Amino acid sequence: MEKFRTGYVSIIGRPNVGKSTLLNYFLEQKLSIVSRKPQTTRWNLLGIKTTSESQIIFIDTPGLQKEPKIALNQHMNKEVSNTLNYIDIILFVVEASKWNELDENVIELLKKASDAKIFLVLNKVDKVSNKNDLLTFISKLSKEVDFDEVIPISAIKGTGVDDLELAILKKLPLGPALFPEDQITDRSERFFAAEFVREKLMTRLSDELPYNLSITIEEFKEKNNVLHIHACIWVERKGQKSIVIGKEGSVLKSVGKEARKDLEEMFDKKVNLKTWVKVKKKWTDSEQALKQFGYYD
Ligand SMILES: Nc1nc2c(ncn2[C@@H]2O[C@H](COP(=O)(O)OP(=O)(O)OP(=O)(O)O)[C@@H](O)[C@H]2O)c(=O)[nH]1
Ligand SMILES: [Mg+2]
Repeated sequence: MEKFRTGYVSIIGRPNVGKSTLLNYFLEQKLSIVSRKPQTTRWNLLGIKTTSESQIIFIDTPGLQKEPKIALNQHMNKEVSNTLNYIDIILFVVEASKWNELDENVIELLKKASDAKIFLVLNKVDKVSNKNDLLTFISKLSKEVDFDEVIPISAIKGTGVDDLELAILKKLPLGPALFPEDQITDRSERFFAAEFVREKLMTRLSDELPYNLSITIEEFKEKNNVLHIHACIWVERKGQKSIVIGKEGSVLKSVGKEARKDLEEMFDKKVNLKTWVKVKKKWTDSEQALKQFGYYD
């Protein structure tokens, strides 16, 4: 027991590099929502992995943005920096061979986390055809920061993720578990209900609209072994409302069906999901609305 290791491991990087995909792979279940569009994750999310020898407390974070102008995006960046005070290891996730100025922005933030160990995680190696490109890329980045480890992975296929976990375990501090062994997250069932609905909408809707959506759960009740969930989808304009509803309700219907499937799998129960859409003008830039939607829990 005195050899038990416990620590916080924060997954940090610019939007869309695969942070949430990696968290889900570590935990062997879908916890964090994933989409092809950047800025999918909006809140920090704990994913706790406990074995007989260790407890790794992963934190999936929103993609770090550059000088965000509106309140929602400022909140997302704050979420990332909040983790820097107490983490043991940072997984700095980048897309292999695809560096851009937003990654530079993340490096600036990493410099503030002087106590944490920093691993460079090169994700999406399945997309790199020339391995020499990867080596050139690694040597370029290693000049910028003194990384404790450099590990290429594919979060989607799982390549290299076991090696990454072993490297984490080696550097994790000794100490007792901080969470009960059967706890896998810090978030409520309501949180996941809202997130899974948002994921389906993000996938289904094109262009800018996904960024103007927020979900609140108005009811979450179990009756006769069925979970009854009422989800309200908030948009910023009337025109957006009709897009989210779709022709004769077609978009809402398919989003509801897909979200229900994921929720039934997560809760292992039948789910009756009802959705509707409401307008709240400019909520993405209103501190008051963000509070109402749970952004400052
Ligand atoms: N080819 C490939 N695609 C990947 C890999 N990992 C993630 N993706 C894809 O990259 C996209 C973004 O993945 P996410 O996990 O949502 O990325 P994220 O970094 O959490 O994004 P934000 O929450 O927006 O910051 C999705 O389409 C994933 O399927 C990988 O190893 N290989
Ligand atoms: Mg994410």
